[in-house]
Amino acid sequence: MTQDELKQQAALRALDYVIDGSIVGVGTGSTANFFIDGLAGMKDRIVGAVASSEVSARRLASHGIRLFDMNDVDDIPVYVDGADEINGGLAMIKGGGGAQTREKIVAAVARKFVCICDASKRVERLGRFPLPVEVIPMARAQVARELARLGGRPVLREGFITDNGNLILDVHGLSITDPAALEATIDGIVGVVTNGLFAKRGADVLLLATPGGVQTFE
Ligand code: ABF
Repeated sequence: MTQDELKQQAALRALDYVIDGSIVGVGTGSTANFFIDGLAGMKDRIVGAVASSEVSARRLASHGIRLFDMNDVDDIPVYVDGADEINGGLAMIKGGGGAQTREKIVAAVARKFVCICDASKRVERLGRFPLPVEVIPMARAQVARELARLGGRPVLREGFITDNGNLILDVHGLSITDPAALEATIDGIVGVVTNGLFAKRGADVLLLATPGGVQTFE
């Protein structure tokens, strides 16, 4: 099976978690896109969706799925999204697509975070994937210095502006022994909007697509 076929397997399994009559939280990325396309087939059973990015919002709208503003919604039973890395404790690195801030917002509201991944995303220890950090433009250089003090090698994601008008530093070479602690430390750096560690609020369910089928971890 190709990686895309594996991603689609995981995404379609996530449809089983969608609650009839609910507003669904929807992630960003190629795996999430397979979920969005699958959700289109059951759009009459849901009220609509809250999107974690403009690109996901456009894809949902293209299927005729009603979009809701996060500020108008106080209950999201399920949030479905991919990840760049996920460990055994269901902590993740996300943000390869640059959407981690809105992803984190919708995930914070959701009652259940269902992560959909192909097997390549499963790691023993987070950090091989460079950690995305969204920063306020005027603070970029100072945040980069602070991240270097933490042992990382921050690289500006050239030519990329987030949906929120900010920049992203991709931090290479971090030794992530305590994901939740590092998430809090980085969030405490003045000028940081969010970082791509989802450890304080990790996934509740992982649907991991392997050549032998989709494995469920909770
Ligand atoms: C998104 O899923 C991002 O946080 C992450 O970068 C992406 C993974 O991308 P893909 O599903 O395309 O592998 O939520």
